[in-house]
Amino acid sequence: MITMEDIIREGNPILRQVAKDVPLPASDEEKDTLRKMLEFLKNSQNEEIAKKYGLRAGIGIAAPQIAMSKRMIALYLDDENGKHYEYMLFNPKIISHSVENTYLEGGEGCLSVDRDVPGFVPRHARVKVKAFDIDGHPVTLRLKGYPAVAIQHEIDHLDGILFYDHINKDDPFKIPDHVAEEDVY
Ligand code: SB7
Ligand code: NI
Repeated sequence: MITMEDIIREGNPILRQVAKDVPLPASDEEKDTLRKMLEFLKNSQNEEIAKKYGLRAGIGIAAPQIAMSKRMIALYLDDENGKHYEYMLFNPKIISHSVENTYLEGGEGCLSVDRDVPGFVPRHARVKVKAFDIDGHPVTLRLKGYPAVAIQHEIDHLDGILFYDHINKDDPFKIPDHVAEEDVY
């Protein structure tokens, strides 16, 4: 299983690399890693298991965070209405997004960042993402709100970007442009 010891931290240059596309069909090893990434998220949100193994709760994880510079992400979260989202994706790509932006009032955190970095992280309010599922089938996702923010955080990891890169240096809590009231979470 994946534990916190497998998660690399800021300062490791792998987190700043642009990850490589996974040639499809993915290998059994790549698929196995992707399944383990989702399992890590589930474990990290299970109080008992998280405590036992010292896991920090995560709603998403990208392969570069376990030192594998390949375009693979997993997500495991509930949105503000309690709807559950669970994905294992190869080669996710944002193909279109809203003009409107959003941000989480509480800011963002990262399993690869062992400190609090306060500030608003501007994100697209809605995104359309094309990717391939674990079986290599193409999928198109239309996401808004919390899941949209989460997938943008993960796709950023594939491009060597960390959440705090987006925070306004001079004014971390400046409200991003083009944010509608209903898009703040
Ligand atoms: C807050 C946290 C995350 C995404 C969006 C808002 C993910 C935290 C876990 N990760 O470090 C995943 O890359
Ligand atoms: Ni992260």
